[in-house]
Amino acid sequence: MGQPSVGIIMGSQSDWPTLRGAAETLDALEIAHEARIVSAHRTPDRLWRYGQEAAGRGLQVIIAGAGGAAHLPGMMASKTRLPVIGVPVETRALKGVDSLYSIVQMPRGFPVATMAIGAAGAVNAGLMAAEILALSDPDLAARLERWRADLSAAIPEEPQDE
Ligand code: RP5
Repeated sequence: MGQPSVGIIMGSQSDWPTLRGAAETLDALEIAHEARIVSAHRTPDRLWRYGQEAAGRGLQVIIAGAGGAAHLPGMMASKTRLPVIGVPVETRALKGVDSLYSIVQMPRGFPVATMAIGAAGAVNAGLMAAEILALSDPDLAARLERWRADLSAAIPEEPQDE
């Protein structure tokens, strides 16, 4: 699909089942992307290098997912001017409320666009990235309009028995 315009980063392999939802959404909209494990705590040098090089490599949006003490999205927002979309990964101990609070309460000056906890948040992160890119890409804007119309059309008017 060519040069990635979206970077999906996550704190651990264990975050991938959640963040895959973002990747699949970008795939559906034909948006080139890459996925990397970049941990704020376990691989801080990798985080720093990724943030340092992201804009220069042609990335336009970063989706960052992490769980627990989820510092990755915020630290990435500190290191790059690219928009960072944060996905709080659901945790076993605290159901992802810990992740949400870690990501959403950024200090003034370094925003992270924080999505819902878990799978819905990951899909919405892909869509939010698409909406940002569509501002300057009419073909993508048309694909996004179609995606949204298809979703609306797939919702039945009446509930069915299971
Ligand atoms: C965070 O710790 C990761 O983002 C992950 O959600 C959580 C647990 O990581 P693992 O112990 O499963 O590798 O840094």
